[in-house]
Amino acid sequence: MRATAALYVALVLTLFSCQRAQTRTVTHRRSNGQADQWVARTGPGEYQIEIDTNGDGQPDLIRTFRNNEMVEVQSDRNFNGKVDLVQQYSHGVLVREVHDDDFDGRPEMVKTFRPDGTLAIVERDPTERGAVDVREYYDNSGHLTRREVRGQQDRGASSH
Ligand SMILES: [Ca+2]
Ligand SMILES: [Ca+2]
Repeated sequence: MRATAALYVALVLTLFSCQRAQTRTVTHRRSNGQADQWVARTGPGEYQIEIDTNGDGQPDLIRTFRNNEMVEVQSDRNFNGKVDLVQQYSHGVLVREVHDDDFDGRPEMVKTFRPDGTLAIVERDPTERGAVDVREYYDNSGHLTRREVRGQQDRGASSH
C-alpha cells in the first residue's frame, strides 16, 4: 500500500516532461500573437489543456480531462518549468493533492480528502526519498486523530 502510493507520487510528478513532448494544438494567443493555451490529446477519451499564465511561453497550468470531466490539475507555481502541485478530482471534487512546496521537483507531502471535501490523511516524505515516512489522520472537523511514523530512524544516525 505504502510502496504503491510512493510510486504513484513519483509517476504523477514526472508526467509533465513526458506529455509535453506530444503534439499540441494552439487554442489561444495573447494580443502579441504569442501562444498561451494549447490542447493535447493524451489518450483515449483524454486530453489536456495547457495554459501559460505568466507569458513566458511555457505552460504552468495543465488541466487533464477524461470523458469530458476534469480529473487533474498540474501547477508550476514558481514558473521554473517543473510541476510542483498536482490536484486530482473525482466527479468535480478534489480528492488528492501532491505537493512539492520547496520547488525542487520532488514531492514531500500528499493530502487525501473525503468526498465531502474535508481533509482525511496527510502523508509526509520530509527527506523526499520517494516513500511515506509519516502518515497523519484527521477527523472531519480538522483535528489530528492519529499519527504514524515509519522507520523510527534516529535523526543523529549516519546514513549512506
Ligand atoms: Ca508560464
Ligand atoms: Ca520538494
